[in-house]
Amino acid sequence: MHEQTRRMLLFLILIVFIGHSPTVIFQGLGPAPAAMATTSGFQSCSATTPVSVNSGDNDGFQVNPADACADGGGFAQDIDSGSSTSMACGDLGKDRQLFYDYGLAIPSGSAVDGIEVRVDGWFDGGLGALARMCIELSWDGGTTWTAAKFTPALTTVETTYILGSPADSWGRVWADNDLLDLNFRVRVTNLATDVDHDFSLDWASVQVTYTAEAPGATATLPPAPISTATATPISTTTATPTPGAPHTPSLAAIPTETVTPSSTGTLTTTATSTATPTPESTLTRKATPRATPTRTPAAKGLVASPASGIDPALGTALMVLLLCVAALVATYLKSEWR
Ligand SMILES: [Ca+2]
Ligand SMILES: [Ca+2]
Ligand SMILES: [Ca+2]
Repeated sequence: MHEQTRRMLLFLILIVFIGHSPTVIFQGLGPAPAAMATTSGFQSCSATTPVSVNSGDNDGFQVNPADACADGGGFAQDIDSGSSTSMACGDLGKDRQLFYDYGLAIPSGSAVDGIEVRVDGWFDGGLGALARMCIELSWDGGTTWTAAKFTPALTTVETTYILGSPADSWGRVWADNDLLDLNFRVRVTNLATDVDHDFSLDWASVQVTYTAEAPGATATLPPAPISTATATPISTTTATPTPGAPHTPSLAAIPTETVTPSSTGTLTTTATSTATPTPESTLTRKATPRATPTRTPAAKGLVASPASGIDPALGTALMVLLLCVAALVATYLKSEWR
């Protein structure tokens, strides 16, 4: 009677554990949350200044430069731009202007996927006239610059040009800090084949596409509970196939295994004598010592892996084995209670 109650308890514990173990295993198997790209939307600058050295007339957009920090509401102008007829972005005879303080702060550790610069610009035109704007970016307050990107030939009506793309990082890997107001700069240079052209700029804005750092995959599972949970079933299952005989060894092995934590030696003898009508006592003795050495390394190896990710095939195999063991135990106990 007392014996039966104890077995009933063990059986219930086993059922509860098996009911819980899929969660433990498949939590470990679950893929890390996918990182999603985020876009900042086109942002306006809050500050602008002309480049006043080695830059044509050295006054950039000398008329209403701050109007280029908003879409609509007035526009910046560079009248009779430049002192050379070169179309090279780095030419010293070209007027250029810096735009900055875009407020592009992104989460620490994010990867910058792409940067887009939008310029709404036009020029005064003229017979055979050719004009473009070229854009460069700086990540260190204007000391170093990316390679330039050029607009198509400007027309005499306001046109929106987007340089770069959500997947174009302008030839470099950006750190999140590179986008801080302290560091990030946009430089617009006006190029024309004549020195008497007027450039107009309604908006110079920037959009960043970035991927935030994925939340740590290790954070989901506390290590201690997993080790205790997975250790028990694995040892039971590894013990089962070893003896080679179809059913009896596993049935005998399970009570011996599970009894150990609750009480000392009493049950081991009873289980051996009651459980087996045939010469199973030998098999039981073989199973018990073998289970101990296999258990420790197998359990440790498998416990360590969930953090780094269990092989999905192994997880499935474990589940199947657990279910088989549960069925066997149920059958065994049922026959015991009769
Ligand atoms: Ca100028
Ligand atoms: Ca506009
Ligand atoms: Ca404007």
